[in-house]
Amino acid sequence: MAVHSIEQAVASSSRAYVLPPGFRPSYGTAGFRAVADLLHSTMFRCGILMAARALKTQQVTGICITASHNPAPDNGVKLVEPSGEMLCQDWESYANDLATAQTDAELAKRVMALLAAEGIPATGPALVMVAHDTRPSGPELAAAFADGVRCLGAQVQMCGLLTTPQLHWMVMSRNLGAPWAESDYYSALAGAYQRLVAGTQPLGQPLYMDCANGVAAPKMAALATALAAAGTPLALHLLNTGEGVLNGGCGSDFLQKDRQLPSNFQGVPPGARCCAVDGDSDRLMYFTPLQEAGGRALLFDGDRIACLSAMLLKDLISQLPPAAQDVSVGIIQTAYANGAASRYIRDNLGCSVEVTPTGVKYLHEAAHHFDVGVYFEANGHGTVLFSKTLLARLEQLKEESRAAFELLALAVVINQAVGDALSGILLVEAALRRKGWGLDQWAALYTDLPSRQLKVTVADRAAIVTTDAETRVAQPAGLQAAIDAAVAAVPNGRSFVRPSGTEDVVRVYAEAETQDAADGLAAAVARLVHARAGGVGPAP
Ligand code: G16
Repeated sequence: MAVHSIEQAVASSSRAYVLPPGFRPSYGTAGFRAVADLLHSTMFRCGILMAARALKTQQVTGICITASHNPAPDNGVKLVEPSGEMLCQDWESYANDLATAQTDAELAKRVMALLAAEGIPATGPALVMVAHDTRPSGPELAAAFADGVRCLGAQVQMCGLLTTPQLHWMVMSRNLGAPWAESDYYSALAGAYQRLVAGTQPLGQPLYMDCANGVAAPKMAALATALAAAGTPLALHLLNTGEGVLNGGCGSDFLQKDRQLPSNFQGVPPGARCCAVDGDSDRLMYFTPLQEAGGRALLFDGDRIACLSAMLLKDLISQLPPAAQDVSVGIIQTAYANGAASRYIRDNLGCSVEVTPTGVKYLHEAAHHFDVGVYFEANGHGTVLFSKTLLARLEQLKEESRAAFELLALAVVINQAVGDALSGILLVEAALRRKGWGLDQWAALYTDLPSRQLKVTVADRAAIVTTDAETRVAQPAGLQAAIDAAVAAVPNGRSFVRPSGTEDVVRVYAEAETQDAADGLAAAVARLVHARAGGVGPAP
């Protein structure tokens, strides 16, 4: 397409997608999020952006339309690089530039500036893949996105309903020249799982899965069919499969924050193996109903999944031929990692630990520093990344070494593009099966320090600026000193605050020796945030 016709196409198509007055979208922890009704212009502009990214890289890019753990009326975008990873951070400023242009003409100018700055050819083949979750607004927003893609003369493939990680996997696989259809995803995972658990006994009890009333329900059912076809059926009870509200009283975020059993789990026997995912199925928590009354759950969060994964890796690496055992395994966490988990990793697993700010994009990047990088946020987002060099070494060894063969299977089971709850389930199930473990042994690895998370609403959450991987507040002045004083008053206390990048709140985290102390510290710090950072409404 000629340069002047791009400018015209953008300006004229943009008329149908007016930026709502007063709406100032901002690229957050995982893309843009807002009430769905506000997002049509943002979607259209993201379509232009991802078409430009496809033209620049001469590879397929993608988008998943989802607001993940947020409520059903919200929606958002997760933008996918050709590698299957999240949009490279260098391009986030372009995303903001386009999303915030006030007029059609200004948008067209910013698009032309982006094309010029990146030396993007005005013509050429380009393809963008689009998927959405189960939110009713998904198809309409996908259509707005597609109009944006077409402005640059690029093509769109509408993939319909998918989990976010499936779309990431499909983009990655397609660009690698590998089979990339949704059915290939199921058969790849199921086949690799079969290779990983061959010769082990199935876990005795079924897995009860909370599908958060979202996209995981049909997709896990399809994966279960593939597992049965591969000869390793997984006994599953799927709950919250869409009859209730998306993420409403269920799902991994509800479970992690409230530690109460999700809806429809009240009849599940104490001790049963259960798991929960979020609305777009990229977070995973395991849990079990506790015996005591009150519908409480014992959680096996992202920290614990990281430990189990690292143990499986260490076991397999120790079975490689001695000359091949020099494999660096790193674990990447955020400040939300429970202190007991970090201590266990340091003292018992002997793995390197890196701490990054919240956000898969940061953890994923850090995981590339190792031969195998295990990254999980405490909220259950994560995966295990294998370096290309290690995969090549394992390929050479796989005929002579069963462990190399199994490590290669593990690298297929666990999504190499992004954190994936469905593939995470297979990882956990395989690790437990191979050890012959139930939840009791997994729980016994360490005891979590009691912790509490709270949210505080403030007038402008950008007023809080953090440093040191979000563990310290740089602004407003004086807030960190006040938090330090509150923490010093609590034996073995720890607390930090940070503005959320997906919700309009400031998050507060605290841990201490007892639950009462952790609750008290979190409340005290929440009051400090409210008082010193422009709290809205009554003090917590
Ligand atoms: C997204 C990100 C995660 C992050 C979470 C919460 O998850 O991908 O890395 O932990 O948001 O972020 P924040 O605390 O900034 O709100 P999801 O599942 O919502 O896509």
